[in-house]
Amino acid sequence: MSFFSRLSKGLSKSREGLASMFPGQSTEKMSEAEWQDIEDALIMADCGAPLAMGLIEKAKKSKQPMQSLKDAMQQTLNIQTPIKQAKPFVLLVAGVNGTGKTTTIGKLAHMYAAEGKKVLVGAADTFRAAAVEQLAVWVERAGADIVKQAEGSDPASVAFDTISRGIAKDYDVIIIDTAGRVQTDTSLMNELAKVYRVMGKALAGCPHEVWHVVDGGTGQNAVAQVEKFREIIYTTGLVVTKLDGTGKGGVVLQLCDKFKLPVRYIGVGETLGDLMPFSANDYINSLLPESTTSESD
Ligand SMILES: Nc1nc2c(ncn2[C@@H]2O[C@H](COP(=O)(O)OP(=O)(O)OP(=O)(O)O)[C@@H](O)[C@H]2O)c(=O)[nH]1
Ligand SMILES: [Mg+2]
Repeated sequence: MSFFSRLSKGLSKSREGLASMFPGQSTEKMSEAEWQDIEDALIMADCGAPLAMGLIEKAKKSKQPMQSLKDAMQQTLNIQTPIKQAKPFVLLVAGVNGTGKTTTIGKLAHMYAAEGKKVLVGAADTFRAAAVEQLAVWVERAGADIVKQAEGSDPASVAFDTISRGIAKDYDVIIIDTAGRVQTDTSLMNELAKVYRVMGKALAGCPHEVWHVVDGGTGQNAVAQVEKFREIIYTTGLVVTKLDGTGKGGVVLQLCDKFKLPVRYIGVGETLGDLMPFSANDYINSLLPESTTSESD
């Protein structure tokens, strides 16, 4: 199955729900109740009420409601911030428990290695020995290298070591894995702030990118997560995972609208290849039904 069809399959519940609500694409007059149903469907898909209302307001004014809804979504998702280039390129990955950080790092390591880059991953989730082992398995599959310390050691120290080694051994890409943490846990958030700070001491100006991994099925709480992490580690981009498994996925729109952070990649499965660069177009076409009239895109 292609990436797109997997994403598309994941989001099919939202799409089918919405398809049955649009009576047609063009000039048909839709009743207030019908608009309300569509707005509800967007809210059910986790777009968030204020954004859903805003999108519907725009669509209502148009003679081609479906296309206009797609255009409004495109505008929301169109955040053009290129990924910083550096050598070594240093990336910090964070997020709450179980969102898919370690899996995403495995996929990223694989992707960069396949581009011919030398990739080093730092196991700064030192909470559980199992976390380091899990990362080591991914890193080996990806054809990358790992820096680890004993269970319970200071994550900031692992990050520092990884960057130092990465510089000394001429790596192209350095990725730091961190333990999952709930954004309301102050001591764990302080620990993460320290990782971030210490990385800048190992190499001025890094981490070059900070990606917050969000589970696409999380819903409203994702907003609180991104808000808090951003204050601590200056998030530069999002990775939204498990879009193959959620029937919702509208949280992507909500996060882009609220934080103006680019979605760097999305996760659509559990294997090495199941990572795709985010495409607003593919995403929208997975979420909304095909237009039945010809469109100029
Ligand atoms: N279906 C699906 N499952 C995923 C995806 N990404 C991760 N997972 C699964 O989510 C679960 C948690 O993934 P991890 O990578 O361990 O998550 P984590 O954020 O590192 O977890 P902690 O380190 O414990 O906070 C695993 O079972 C993964 O296989 C995805 O894109 N799609
Ligand atoms: Mg992990």
